[in-house]
Amino acid sequence: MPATLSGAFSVSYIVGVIPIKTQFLILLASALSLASSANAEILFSDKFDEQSFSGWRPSGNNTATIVNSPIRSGNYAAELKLDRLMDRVPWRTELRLQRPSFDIGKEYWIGFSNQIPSAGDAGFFTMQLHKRPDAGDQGGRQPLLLRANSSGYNIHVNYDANAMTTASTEGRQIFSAGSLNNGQYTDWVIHVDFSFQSDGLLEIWKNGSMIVNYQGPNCYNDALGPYMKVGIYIPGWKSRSGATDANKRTIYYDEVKVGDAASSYNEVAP
Ligand SMILES: [Ca+2]
Ligand SMILES: [Ca+2]
Repeated sequence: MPATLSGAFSVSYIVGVIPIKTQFLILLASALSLASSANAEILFSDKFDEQSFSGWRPSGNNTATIVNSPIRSGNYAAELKLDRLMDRVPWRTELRLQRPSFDIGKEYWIGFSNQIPSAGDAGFFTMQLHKRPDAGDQGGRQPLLLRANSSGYNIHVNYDANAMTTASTEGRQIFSAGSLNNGQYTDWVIHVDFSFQSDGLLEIWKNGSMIVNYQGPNCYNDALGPYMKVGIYIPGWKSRSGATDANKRTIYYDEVKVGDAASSYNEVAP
């Protein structure tokens, strides 16, 4: 992306000063840099320093805000809150990444950082790779879920090689992922090669340490691959019944990046 932007800038800058043949060569070089950037690419990057949610679509409450504290980098980060008593949707304040959606059979690098401010702010899903089921598929799970419990993070991997999924055909792996580090940002890097068969790969690093190294199925047998969501999702809060003032959650995000197979740990790491 930076190569494309600087190429376009140099062309407009030199017009009228440089001979036509040289301008053509610069245009050609610019076109070649466009072509090479298609091979190895960060597909998405948002450090929230543009103070915009333009690459995202709200899911549930449309209440995400840009804040200047706490931040992981730059000057701003994203704050998402859920209030079971007061919010329009008592169970979900999430942001869905609009592009890219993932393709099954392809490999991706995903990085982000999140912070859960206090010990009470637990018991929710903080990141999902959400399936796009075929017509007729049943079953309520998602290929990858990062769950924050009061005891720490868990990573759920759900999958099914059957084309028509039912609740009884799904498989599941759960990995412990350590402390919530309340009040501090936690950095995540996910390397995934999506497959619903034994050749799937999932590697996850937390604050630079590998915590998941799993080979096996990691998604569903669907025509379309998963997409990414971040935020607060608590299926058990679909009813407001029994809600108290303690039923509030807050989380912060910064440094979200998605790369393709040619990307790397270093390119997406927060
Ligand atoms: Ca930032
Ligand atoms: Ca299916």
